[in-house]
This record gives sequence, structure tokens and C-alpha cells, in this order.
Amino acid sequence: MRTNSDATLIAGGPIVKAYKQRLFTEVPELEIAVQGEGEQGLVELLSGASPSAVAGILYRDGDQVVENAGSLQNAEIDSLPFPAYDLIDIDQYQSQLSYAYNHRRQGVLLTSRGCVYSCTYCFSHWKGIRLRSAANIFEEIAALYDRHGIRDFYIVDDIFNVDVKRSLDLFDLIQAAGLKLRIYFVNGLRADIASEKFVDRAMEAGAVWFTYAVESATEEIQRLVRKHLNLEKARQIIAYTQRQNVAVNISTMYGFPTETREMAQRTLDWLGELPKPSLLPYHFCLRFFPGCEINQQAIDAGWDAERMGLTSRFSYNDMAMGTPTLSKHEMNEIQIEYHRRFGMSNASAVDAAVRTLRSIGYEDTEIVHMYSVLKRKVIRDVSELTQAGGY
Ligand code: B12
Ligand code: SF4
Repeated sequence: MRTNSDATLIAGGPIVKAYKQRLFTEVPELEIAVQGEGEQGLVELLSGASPSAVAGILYRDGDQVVENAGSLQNAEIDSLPFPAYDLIDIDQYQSQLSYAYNHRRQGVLLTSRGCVYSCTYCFSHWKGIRLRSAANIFEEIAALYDRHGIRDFYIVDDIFNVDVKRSLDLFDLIQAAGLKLRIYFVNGLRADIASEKFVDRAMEAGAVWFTYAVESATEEIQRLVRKHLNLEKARQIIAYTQRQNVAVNISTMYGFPTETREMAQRTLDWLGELPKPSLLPYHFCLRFFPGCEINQQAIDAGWDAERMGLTSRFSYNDMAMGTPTLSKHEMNEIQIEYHRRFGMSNASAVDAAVRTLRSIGYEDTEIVHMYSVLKRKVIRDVSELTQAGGY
């Protein structure tokens, strides 16, 4: 980095709270790291404040890394200005950023900060939850729609539907204004609090893409990770959503501490009882990120801490390493069975996904691009997917 610039290097994001001092060891050029919300701290630093005067930040002072006392104030969430889209090249973002694999002119919305749950595998860098009002979200959507010609909106909240009334209010505002847009819930909705009314109203407002976070269909694992998802309610609403003309993704994982082959199998079999497979064929291996409670749960279950730490270097869909209760071979078997029954090796699952994508307006070029990414090989024509049906 230093060969290109002598600017002060400031870091931010969840990694700061997770790593603290370690971040400075891993990034020798780093001078300052802002913990928590960046808006206030960055403005103070850019306005010339000395690092020693900014609450809660870490900075290098000679050979030492100092962590200031206190913490930055959390922003009043509705009063934050919207991202300045006029300062960026939206076309460039369009070609690079692709939350639902379709490279449209896109509006990325974060309508809340934080979450009310505390799943042990998740890194919570915001305490509690703060919600933007429906009116404030609508204002941002309308501005992006009118000023920047954006029609595709991708919601990346931890749990958008946590406040049902707020969700319905937003759908009402969009519909009342007659905006013709597409909404993608690209991050997980909580399935057991989603209702048929939520799904119907979301679709009327333009929703075409739903993602439900299930993770495990085993009660023991739900308890262990403290997600406490009501699996029966989840099944009902996922099935209901799958009967609509929309994309439905189901996020599942395996490789939890204490999870056995039989428990992991139950998740696969539970998926098999739904009307359709997940549109995106994602069945991830659990990864252990610094600062998550599950690390301690794994150590308590007899895992090797160093080996566990290594998993955070891999992506969710990289190959499994094996756990004390689930061998590498068994993990690979699970992944293969998932793809055989629901994913890339299942011709009818791929066929159904292609049909759904077309019906929600995906061009064939977008579908081909999407599957080239998913299959990690160049697909030239949709017929390669539908005729050959998988690998
Ligand atoms: C969208 C998202 C993604 C997208 C990112 C797309 C993109 N290019 O933006 C995708 C799907 C690609 C992704 C991938 C991954 N993600 Co992700 N992702 C998120 C998610 C849901 C939202 C991020 C977001 O935009 N937040 C909105 C902004 C406003 O918040 P923010 O980024 O935290 O920024 C605030 C502060 O942190 C701070 N800040 C941030 N940057 C800076 C910089 C400076 C200089 C300063 C001063 C302050 C500052 O100020 C901001 C305003 O307050 C978060 C969960 C969440 N709710 O935040 C997880 C999250 C960030 N992801 C996470 C992880 C683990 C990953 C992966 C490693 C998963 C994997 N194994 O593949 C990869 C890593 C990709 C990479 N190369 O970095 C973890 C990080 C945990 C940790 N300990 O760091 C999170 C927190 C999820 C979780 N709860 O566990 N992710
Ligand atoms: S996994 Fe989802 S529900 Fe659980 S704590 Fe994280 S954001 Fe909240």
C-alpha cells in the first residue's frame, strides 16, 4: 500500500471490533481503526481531530496500539443522509456489484442496523436493533427511482421483516406512489415471523426475490446456536412463498459443533419435504469468524482452536475440513447429496430455477452469467443448463 500512497490509513467495519490490536499486527501500515459506526468518528478525524481525542478508536502511537476509552455515539438513524449516488459512477457499480446475480442498475438498501436475536455463529457488531422508518426508506427509494432511474432494489438488512408493521407500511407507500420496481430480499428474512400477508403485500409492492434463513432443521442445533426458529412455521411460509411466482432461497448450513451425520441429514430431508428446492443452491459449511460465540461452543465440544480458526479464511461454499463429529468425508457426502437432490447436479432443479428466473424478468444473458458464477465454469447458452442439466 505504501508504495502507492502516503495517505493516513484508517480502517473500519466489524473486523475492528473482532480483531482490535490484532488488526494492526496483520496490517502493518494501518494507523487508525474506528470501532462501531463510522459516521461520527471519520468526520471528526477528517476535520483534523487528533486520534487521541476521538472516543473509542484505536491508533498506533510509536510501537504501541492505543485504544481510547468511551465509544462513538450511534447515529440517529433516520437523520443520516442517504449515500451520495451522484458522486459515484453507478454504471461501474452495475457491472461489478451483483446481489442477485443480475447486474442491474441497483439500489442497495440497509433499512435497519442490528438484530434482536443473538445466534452464536453470527458476529453482532451492533447492539440491539435500530429501524429506519418506512417513510425514510421510501424517501430513499423514491430519490433513487426518480433521480437515478433505479428500478431494482436489494435489501441487505439482517432481518428486514423484524417489524411487520413497518414492512407493510413501506409496501403501502411504494404501491400508493405507483412505483414499478423490483425488490430483492437478498439477506435472510426470519421465516417464522413472516406471514402470508407479508408475502402477498411484498409481492404487490414488487418483491421478486425472497431469502429465508433456516440454517439447520434440527431442533438440537437450533437450540445450540440460539436461533430458536420455529421449523414448522418456517416450513409453512417457505412452502407458501414457493407457490408464488417469485425466487425463493433457503439458507442452510452444516458442520455445527456437536452436529452428527444424522442431524445434518435431517436438514437435507427437511428441505426435501418442501415443494421446491432453494433457487440458489447454497448449503454452506459453518465458518468460525473471530468474535463469534460459537468459537467457544466449539472449543467446549472439543474442537481444535487453531484448525477452527483456519475455517474463517475460506468462503462458505469452499470445501469442508471435517469436525470431531462429522468427518471430512461425511461433510463431502452431505454436499454431494445436497447438489444431487436440490442443486447443481439436479436437472429438474436447475430447469425449475431457470423457469422461475425467466418468469421474474431475468434475461437469458443474466441467467447464463449467474450459472457461470455458481458453477465456476463458462456457460454460453441457457440450453447448456436445461439440456445437460447440471455437471
Ligand atoms: C452485504 C454483506 C456482504 C456482501 C458485501 C457486498 C459489498 N460489496 O458490499 C457479501 C455477500 C459479498 C458479503 C461477503 C462476506 N461477508 Co458479509 N455482510 C454483509 C452485511 C449483511 C451488510 C454489510 C453492509 O453493507 N452493512 C451496511 C454498512 C452501513 O455497515 P458496515 O459495513 O458495518 O459499516 C459501518 C461500520 O462498520 C463503519 N465502517 C465500515 N467501513 C468503514 C470504513 C472506515 C474507514 C470507517 C471509519 C468506518 C467504517 O461505519 C459504517 C457505518 O456505521 C453484513 C451484516 C451487517 N448487517 O452489517 C455482513 C458481514 C459484514 N459479513 C460478514 C462476513 C463474515 C462475510 C464473508 C467473510 C463471508 C464469507 N466467508 O464469504 C464475506 C467477505 C467478503 C469480503 N471480501 O469482504 C460478517 C463479518 C464478521 C466479522 N467479524 O467481520 C458480517 C458482519 C455478517 C455477520 N453478522 O456475521 N457480505
Ligand atoms: S444470524 Fe440473523 S437472526 Fe441470527 S443474530 Fe445474526 S442477523 Fe440476527
